[in-house]
Amino acid sequence: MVCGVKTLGQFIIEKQSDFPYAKGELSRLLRDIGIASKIVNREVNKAGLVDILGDMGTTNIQGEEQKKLDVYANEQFIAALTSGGECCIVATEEEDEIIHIESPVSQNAKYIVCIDPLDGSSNTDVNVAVGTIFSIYRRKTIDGRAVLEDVLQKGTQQVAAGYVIYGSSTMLVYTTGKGVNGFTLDPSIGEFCLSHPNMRIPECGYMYSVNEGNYGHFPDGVKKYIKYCQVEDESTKRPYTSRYIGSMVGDIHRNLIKGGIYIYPTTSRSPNGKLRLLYECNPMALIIEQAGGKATTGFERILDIEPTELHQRVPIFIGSKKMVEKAEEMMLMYTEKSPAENKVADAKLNDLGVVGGID
Ligand code: P6P
Repeated sequence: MVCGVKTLGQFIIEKQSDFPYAKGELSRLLRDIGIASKIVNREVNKAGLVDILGDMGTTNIQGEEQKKLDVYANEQFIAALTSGGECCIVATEEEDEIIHIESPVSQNAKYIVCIDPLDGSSNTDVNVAVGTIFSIYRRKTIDGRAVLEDVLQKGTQQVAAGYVIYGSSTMLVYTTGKGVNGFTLDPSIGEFCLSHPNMRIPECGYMYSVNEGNYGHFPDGVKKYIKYCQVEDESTKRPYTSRYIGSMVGDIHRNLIKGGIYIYPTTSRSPNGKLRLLYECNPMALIIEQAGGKATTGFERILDIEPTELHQRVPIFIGSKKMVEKAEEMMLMYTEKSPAENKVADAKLNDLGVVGGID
């Protein structure tokens, strides 16, 4: 214990006994990610002071402008995972294809890391919280060079998942399938220290996070859920508060602590949703489920989706269990219904106290 607190390193070793088959590899992998996070944190914190803001003048496979800071973050995580020797493939938002880690120390590496090195990076220029999201799998193939099949695994197969939030403080939150624990970086000793043991998301919250600018392009079920959130009803503490900061890690971290729901549904511009399954939705879904919450596409559990493509996008409804269930109820009521069926659904919704039409 460093000055009375438990560091991430000590915690990981203490929990190593949770993994009979792991001989410390997963522990070292989590350590490598922690180290890279501290290096990225240093640059994020001084981004305004050095020429690391702004655009690289390049775009990633998503067609998104690459910020200097997310390219830097991508390089740091790949370097840390390469030198750590436990990772054989990195799938990152910033690279079109999977990256094979081939170094003398990675010959017997068993782990796959899917990562969004700096989610919400467009916020770095305006000092809003950004984050790193990571997901860890064991490779499925036994020997030889790992392949794409080792990466395209369902979210239920993750051995660990986590995020780092670079906000008013820097926190690393992760799960290995046995609960969720949060560590706050103490800059004075350069260590992530256990600050939020056994995190649980409130079963019901009073905040909803969605980009209402896309309202006109939302499915009817989402429109109805937003209206439900806005109705005056003391017994359910509605209207809820709308909070959306344009950074998934920031919105979901707040909802994990205070309760709430984050929704990125299909829209006309993003017919499959915007968020990526492998390195955004799956890791956040595992964390939130482990904390007692729920994560679905509005119809299907995120973790059960069989991935088909590396940068596959899915719609996501994630957060407090009862809030996600209410949103799912609306999605079922209003999906592909005829006007007549919608009238029946409207009548039901009125019984639920949601008045007023969709638009
Ligand atoms: P929009 C950031 O680009 C991100 O991937 C998430 O972190 C964030 O919640 C969302 O996209 C914001 O997207 O379309 O609302 O600006």
